[in-house]
Amino acid sequence: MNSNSPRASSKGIILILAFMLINLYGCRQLEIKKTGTADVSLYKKYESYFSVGAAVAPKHLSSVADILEFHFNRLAAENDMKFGPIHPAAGRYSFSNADAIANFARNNSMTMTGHTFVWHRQQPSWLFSGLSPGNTRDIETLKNQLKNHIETLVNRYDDVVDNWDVVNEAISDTGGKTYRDGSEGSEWYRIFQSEEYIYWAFKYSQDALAAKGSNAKLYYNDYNVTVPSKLNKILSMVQWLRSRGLRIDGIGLQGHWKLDWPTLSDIRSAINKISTAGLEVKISELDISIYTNDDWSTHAWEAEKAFTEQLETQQAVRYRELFMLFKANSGRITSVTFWGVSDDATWLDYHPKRRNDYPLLFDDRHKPKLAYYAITDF
Ligand code: 9MR
Repeated sequence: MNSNSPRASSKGIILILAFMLINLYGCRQLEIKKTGTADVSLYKKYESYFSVGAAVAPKHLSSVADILEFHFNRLAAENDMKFGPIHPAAGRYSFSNADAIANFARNNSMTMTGHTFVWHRQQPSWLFSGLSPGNTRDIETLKNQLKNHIETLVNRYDDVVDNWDVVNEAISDTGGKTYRDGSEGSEWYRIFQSEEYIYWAFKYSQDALAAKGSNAKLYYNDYNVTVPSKLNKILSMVQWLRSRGLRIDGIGLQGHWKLDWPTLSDIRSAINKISTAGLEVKISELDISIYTNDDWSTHAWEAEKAFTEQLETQQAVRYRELFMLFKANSGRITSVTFWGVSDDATWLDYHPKRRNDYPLLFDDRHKPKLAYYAITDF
C-alpha cells in the first residue's frame, strides 16, 4: 500500500493516538515519587525472569561499588575483554583490568557476559599486520591466533562467564550485502575474503568450551536487530553455521535505543522471530538516549539539550514499557544488561559527538532517576 494513501494516513493517526494514550497512561502510573534512595534491588526484582547486568570499567568497581553489589547480578567488561585491550601484542595478554572485573563478579556471586572475541573495532594492529588478503598461509596464521585467543580467555574466565559474544556486529546494514566486508571496516573479512572467519570463531569457541566441560552459551551480538532486513541476515547466518554442524545458542539485541525508537511492536516481533528459530535472546547493551532528532544520513546531530523533568518522565515511561515487555517475554530472554551504570560515565556522551546524554537509571551523582522507580515499582 502506498504510504500516502488515506488508509495509511488514518492508520498513522491511530498509531499516534495509541502512542499518546500509552504515554498518558504511563505518566499517570508514574505518579511515583523519587524518594532519593534505591531500596529495591533491581536484580532481585527480576530474579525469577532474567538476570540484570551492567557493563563496567575497573573504575566503577570503586566509584559505584555499592550500586553494583546491590542492584546487579551480572557484569560485562565495557572494553577490557575485547581483543585489543586484553591481547595487545602477539603472545602477550594484559589481564589486569579484566581480572579486576571478573574478581569483583566472583566475590559478589555475579556471572559475566564475555564481550567479545571477534569485532571489527578495538582489535590490535599486530593481528593483521603483514597479512595479505586471501593468502592461504596468512589465513592459517590468523586462524591460529584466533584459536589461541579464544582458548586463553575461555580457560581463564570460564568459571565466571556464562555466555560469550563470540562475534559482534559482523552483519552489514547495507541493502544487498549480508556481511560487513573490508569496505565497512572488517579486517577479518578483508583477510579471509569471506565470512569464513565467523565459522572459525564459533568452531574454536565451541571446541574450547567442550574441552573445559563448560555449559557457557555462544551468542552473536549486534545493533539494529529489530530491523527486519538485518534480522533476516542474522538468521541466515545462523542457518549457515548450523548447516556446517555448529552450535549457536542466542542472539544479543544491543538495545542502544531511543525514547521513540524502535517501537515496542518491532522489539516484540524480533524477540518472537529469534525464539522461533530456536535461539535464546538477551538484551545486551541497554541504554535510552534522550536525543531523537539525529539525522544519520546527513550527520546532522541534534544540539546538546538539558535533561528536563519532561524528558525524565518520558524516559521513565519508556523504560517501564520495555521492562513490561521483557517480563512478558521472560521465557525467551535470558538477561538484560545496561551499557553502564550512571549518566556520568556513558559512551553516549561521546557518540555521535561530544554532547551530554542521560541514558541510564542513575544520574550523574549516582542517585536513582525516575526510570529506576518506573521499573522497580510495578
Ligand atoms: O562503550 C564502549 C566505548 O567505551 C568504546 O569507546 C567503544 C569503542 O568502539 O565501544 C563501546 O562499546 C560498544 C560495544 O563494545 C559494542 N556495541 C556498541 C558499543 C557502543 O559503541
